Amino acid sequence: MKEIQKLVDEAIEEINLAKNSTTLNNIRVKYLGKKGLVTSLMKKLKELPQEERPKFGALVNDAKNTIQAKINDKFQEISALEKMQKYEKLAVDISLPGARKDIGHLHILSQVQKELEDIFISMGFEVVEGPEVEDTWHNFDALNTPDWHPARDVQDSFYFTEEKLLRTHTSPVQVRTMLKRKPPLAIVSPGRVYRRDYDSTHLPMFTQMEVLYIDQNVTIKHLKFTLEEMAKRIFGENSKVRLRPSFFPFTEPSYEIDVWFGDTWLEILGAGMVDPNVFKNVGYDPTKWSGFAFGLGLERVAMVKYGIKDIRDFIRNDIKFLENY
Ligand code: FA5
Repeated sequence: MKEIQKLVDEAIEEINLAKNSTTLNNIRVKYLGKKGLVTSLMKKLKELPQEERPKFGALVNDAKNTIQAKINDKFQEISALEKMQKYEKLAVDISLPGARKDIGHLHILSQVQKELEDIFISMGFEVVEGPEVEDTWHNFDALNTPDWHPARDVQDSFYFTEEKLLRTHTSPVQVRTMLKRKPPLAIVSPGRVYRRDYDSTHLPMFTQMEVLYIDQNVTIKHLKFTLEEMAKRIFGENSKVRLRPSFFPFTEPSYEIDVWFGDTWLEILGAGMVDPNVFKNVGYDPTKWSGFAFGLGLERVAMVKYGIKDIRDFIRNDIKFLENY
């Protein structure tokens, strides 16, 4: 009897000390398994005199039940603990800083384009688009640009066929819009244009934004106000802008607009009052309708705004340059 009690005490002590379910299972095997200490006590039954056997058997059974119950209790305790530990491991510490991912941002040119679009939208203009592959009629003829004009030369433009080329400016969108709609009109049209140019202020592929306003009794005052308002908003109140007489076949009179660029003037756009011949070409009555138009070089605008000296930086895709804007 004493031996049995001793065994039970030992088992309970071991169970109390068990820290995980593996240890607990080993204890179970050690005492209650097929070859376990308690189980083997049963085998001693045969060695005992007949009359002691039932009592002994009952004691061994009690011992077995006590140990089993103790193991069960401990198992409950341990598995609850283990579950908690597992969840603690899985838990996310929301006080830790997140893993930062570098995300890109809009290219400087797209930013300038958006900014200009917003300025014109706020003045009541609408954004429209036109094709980059144009025909000579929309790109030149309709814009009163005669055969002899240098822009029509293959030296200056990219032709697919004699009549198809990469548009040399966004002005053909004026023509397309006027043909499609009825005046009054107030539109802007940004997009890529192409020329055989390449130096620190000229790219073979660059971006323009066409601005066209048509109504009755439109004068140079409207053009000047719009230009000044745009310049103020994009370059700041103190920007210096210069209107210089110039020539375009599709405007009369015509101007070129320069902005002060640190130590010199930089031409950013061509402008003028829509030539009556253009109105005739799209079927508008030039005695009734008048308007102004201009075409901005967006790279040039960005150069002035951010002090960029070489226009080729826009297309070099140098991340160090692009990250600055
Ligand atoms: C034109 O393209 C006219 N279509 C503008 C216009 C529209 C005049 C409506 C009147 C009415 P010009 O060739 O000057 O004009 O070009 C306009 C602007 O585009 C220039 O002021 C300049 O800012 C920019 N630009 C011209 N060529 C290049 C080039 N190769 N690279 C970058 N920007 C250029």
